[in-house]
Amino acid sequence: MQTHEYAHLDDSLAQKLIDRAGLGEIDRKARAGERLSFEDGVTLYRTPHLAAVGLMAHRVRTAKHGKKTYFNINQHVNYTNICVYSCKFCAFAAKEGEERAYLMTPEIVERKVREQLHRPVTEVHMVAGIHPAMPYEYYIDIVKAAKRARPDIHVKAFTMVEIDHMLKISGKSEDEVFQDLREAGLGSCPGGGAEVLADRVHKAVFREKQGPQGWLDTARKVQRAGFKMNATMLYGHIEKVEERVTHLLKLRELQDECGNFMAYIPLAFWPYHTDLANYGHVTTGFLDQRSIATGRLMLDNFEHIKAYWIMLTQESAQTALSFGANDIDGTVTEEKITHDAGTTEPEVLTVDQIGHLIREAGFEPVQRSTVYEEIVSA
Ligand code: V47
Repeated sequence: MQTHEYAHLDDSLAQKLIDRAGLGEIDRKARAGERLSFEDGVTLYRTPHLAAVGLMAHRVRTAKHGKKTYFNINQHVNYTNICVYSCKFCAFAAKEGEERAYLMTPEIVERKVREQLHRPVTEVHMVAGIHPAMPYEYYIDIVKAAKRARPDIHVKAFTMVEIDHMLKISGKSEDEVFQDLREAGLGSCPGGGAEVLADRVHKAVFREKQGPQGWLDTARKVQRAGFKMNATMLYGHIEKVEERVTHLLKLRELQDECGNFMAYIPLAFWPYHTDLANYGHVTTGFLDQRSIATGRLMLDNFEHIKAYWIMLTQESAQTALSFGANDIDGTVTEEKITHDAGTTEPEVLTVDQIGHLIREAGFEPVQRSTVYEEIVSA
């Protein structure tokens, strides 16, 4: 198979390109392990020399992970689309009584997980809307249901929005809630709900929902309770470059404090059927690659940068492997959030398809568990 030579570009040529783009000092800092500043982040987002930014990120990625590119065999369960909030970027949420509204009972969640028993799935990823009426016990029960169906599965569930909701409705202490979740079988938390950690964006597009400080405070609680989690940024709508960089700095600061973030995942916004549909366009390849590369360079204390193929598209996710990403997410199986917002991607990829994307780009596919242990298949 022909592989992409970019991944193996001669280092002195790369250096020339970076220097001529005027990015030599940022590159020097990144390679010396020095922290990049807010201004450096803005420069990385603004420079027209995307290839140079990509090369810088690629060098950092290569120093950390060589050619290894992680994927997992996972399954998404979006257990309800009924949501009290009306975020403008979301096409998934529905109100009770609407034709498209649905809610999975714990029995349905159990059945969904059982349906995949013939495949070597290691993770179930469960996120959904904030239902107005489901009691605290429901959240505990759906975790138990997934574990009942497949006891060895890693349950990665509940964004900081859902965790905060549970803390509020439980009538229990924070410690008790985390203890209940741990005993039910929660393994870790996904990185959604952060959107853009900027008050202006919060007010304009998701004002009813938990804001930036709330997300960070809940992430701190989750990590102090010993759970690992991911962090996302939903980019490509109304946010400004400065707000993106501030978002990255806030994540970096919390990682210094707690250290339990596994991966940073920039999420490309899909506008169809949302209140921002008139905003007009899907994200460009240029912005997708820049978001991956800038994340890799700014977040020096994050091990993993994930190119989530469903939102990036397979094409962009594959290219992102040469722009700093070392993870491509997984097989997924059934996904509703991006599909309701108009993605043209399939709902599932096979391990062979994922392997092909990674190998063709010049990298080595490595199956991982949710918490990045390498899995050697039998
Ligand atoms: O929080 C909502 C985003 C997130 C749209 O942790 C949209 O491994 C694009 O967080 N266009 C949920 N994005 C998904 C998520 C995630 C996905 C994959 C892996 C992991 C992980 C986490 O999806 C939401 C929101 O930020 N979202 N609507 C939309 N129209």
